[in-house]
Amino acid sequence: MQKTALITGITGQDGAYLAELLLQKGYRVVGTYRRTSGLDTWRLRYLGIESRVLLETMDVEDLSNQIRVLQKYTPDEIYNLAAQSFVGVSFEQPLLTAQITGIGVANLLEAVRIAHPKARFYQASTSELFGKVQEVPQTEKTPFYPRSPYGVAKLYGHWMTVNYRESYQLFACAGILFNHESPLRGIEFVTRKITDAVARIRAGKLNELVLGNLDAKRDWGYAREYVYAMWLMLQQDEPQDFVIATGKTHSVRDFVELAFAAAGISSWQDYVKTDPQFSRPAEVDLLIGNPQKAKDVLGWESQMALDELAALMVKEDLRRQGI
Ligand code: NDP
Ligand code: GDR
Repeated sequence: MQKTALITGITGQDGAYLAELLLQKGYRVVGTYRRTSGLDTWRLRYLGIESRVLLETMDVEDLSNQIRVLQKYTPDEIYNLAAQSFVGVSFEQPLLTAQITGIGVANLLEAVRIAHPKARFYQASTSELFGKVQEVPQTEKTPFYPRSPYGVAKLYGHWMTVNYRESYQLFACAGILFNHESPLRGIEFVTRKITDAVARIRAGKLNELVLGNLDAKRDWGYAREYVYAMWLMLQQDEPQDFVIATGKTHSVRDFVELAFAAAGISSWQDYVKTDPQFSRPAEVDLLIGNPQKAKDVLGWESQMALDELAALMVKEDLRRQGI
């Protein structure tokens, strides 16, 4: 029988790739989005799947809305990807971030518990939970110490997921995913900001790129591989939480160098400036995950190296510039 999956945050990077994967696997895919004056489905169009996804309005802040949608579709699997996901903005909008990224998870878990407790539930947890370095590399057992309103809101969502699993026997999993990027990454995140600027510089439309902290280190992987790990988590016999990462770390400066090199520009220092306006009140200095449990239990391993990822993103941004 055909399975149904419900994806919140279908208009985001991961929502689009996950929808693509689940369609390939024969699922009926219901993608939910928040109502705005104009729905933007450019990522679904980019992947050529817009007409194959059932789109439904659902706001993570509205429990009654969620109960109705669950009753209507009775999905086998629910992937909760919706969030105010930009760390920088969370310092400017801490309360909105708490409502969407934190309480939003509780709303959806309540909706599942009340309306459809048989559904399998995936929560998009994050390496931002680790925040201030307590242990290197970070595993499922590393203590959390979030460093932003976003990280704190995600911590609440993470523990609510664990709590509903333990309290109500929901099949609920949290994937602690480290940064993952792609040509579909939002332009405000550092990798895409860099590859987009590199392409504009190459096209002669821009002459400088202004960034914040170049020393921050991240464990960057490829988004298309990471959504596969989400799916694998919901196919296991028991619900568990997993770190999903490459196990390698690089600085923002390293990524800048790779991206400029991918466009054939060797002198990146001629173009890059820094400005404290792009720094954060509290920074996460070093993230590096240990994906051993994912390898052992899920058989999942990251494949794409960072230079390949930077080249892929630059290539696509050059294409967008007509190069
Ligand atoms: P995006 O920012 O690209 O997508 C977030 C999605 O959430 C968008 O579809 C957005 O809709 C939606 N959304 C925002 N607010 C609401 C709301 N009030 N009600 C309903 N939907 C809403 O994020 P990614 O795809 O990169 O990430 C997916 C999830 O994984 C997020 O929860 C993120 O925090 C988490 N995560 C991401 C990582 C990464 O490296 N990409 C790493 C670890 C975790 P709209 O288009 O209308 O803004
Ligand atoms: P992050 O991603 O905060 O790790 O959260 P982001 O790409 O925004 O920042 C990564 C690092 O780069 C530094 N940086 C800059 N960042 C941005 N956005 N813009 C700049 O100009 C800039 N200059 C330097 C940042 O300070 C930071 O150290 C992402 C999101 O997808 C979250 O939703 C997700 O949970 C985590 O990854 C894992």
